[in-house]
Amino acid sequence: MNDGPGRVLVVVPTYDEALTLPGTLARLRAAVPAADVLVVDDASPDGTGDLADTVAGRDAAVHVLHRAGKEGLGAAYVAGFGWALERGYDVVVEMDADGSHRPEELPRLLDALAAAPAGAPDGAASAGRSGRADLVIGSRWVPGGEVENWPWHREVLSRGGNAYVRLALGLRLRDATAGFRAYRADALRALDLAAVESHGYCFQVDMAWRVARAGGRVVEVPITFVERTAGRSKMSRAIVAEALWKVTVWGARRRAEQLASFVRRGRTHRP
Ligand SMILES: Nc1nc2c(ncn2[C@@H]2O[C@H](COP(=O)(O)OP(=O)(O)OP(=O)(O)O)[C@@H](O)[C@H]2O)c(=O)[nH]1
Ligand SMILES: [Mg+2]
Repeated sequence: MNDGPGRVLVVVPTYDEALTLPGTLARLRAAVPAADVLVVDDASPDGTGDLADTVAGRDAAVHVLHRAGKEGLGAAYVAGFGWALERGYDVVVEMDADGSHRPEELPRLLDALAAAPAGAPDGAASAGRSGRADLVIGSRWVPGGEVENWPWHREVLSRGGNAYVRLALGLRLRDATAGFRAYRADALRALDLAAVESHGYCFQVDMAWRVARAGGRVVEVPITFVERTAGRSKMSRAIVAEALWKVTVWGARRRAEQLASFVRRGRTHRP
């Protein structure tokens, strides 16, 4: 049964996206008119924040959170999540401003969150106890998912990174680094968001890992990811290095915890 998603807030972090934000917002408002939008801008030097204010002045469903300076994607999202939870939204969506995430595909993500599937859909990963999804990830790497106009090295990096995440964390997801996703607000409320320190791609892994460890159900639905056609990517070596380093540390910690629990069980069972 599908009860509908409830009140939805789409959080769109921006840093220097003046070329892409207006088009993305227009498409988003047309595709999901019932959803509110929060642009979280880190004082973009190109005036994206002012542009967002102009749109918000004309459209009561669009809001803007201005932050003092560039602190990374993770910090912007954590601030946006806090804003959403304080205002009682039921669903919180993550979406890039650069056109890579197609707003027209958002209804499918919301449907997957609202549905109570008997089992995980094809290619889906589920980690959790309840039948309902707590987090729906728009995935490039499940059957039916696609990437348009990516150079081969980006695909290798993304697929390789995801394989490493599966190996290190045992997280059964094809695309844990994907940033087009919908969270049930209660699933976010159950987490200690103030403890999230990840900045770049590993923020996405961090959040999926936290939801799964809290017993939440994570589901992937296929999307078509489109390489940005304007503006500049904020992806950097530092962001890749942060992801590699953090996933390795989390993986080592997980192994240590598994070992400790194995030793404890051994002691308990000894006559
Ligand atoms: N508020 C805020 N937004 C950011 C920051 N870094 C990136 N963003 C936004 O996050 C979204 C994703 O950033 P992108 O530069 O597209 O990075 P990406 O999608 O990981 O990399 P590409 O695939 O190369 O585009 C975009 O809407 C950016 O404007 C930041 O430090 N603060
Ligand atoms: Mg992008």
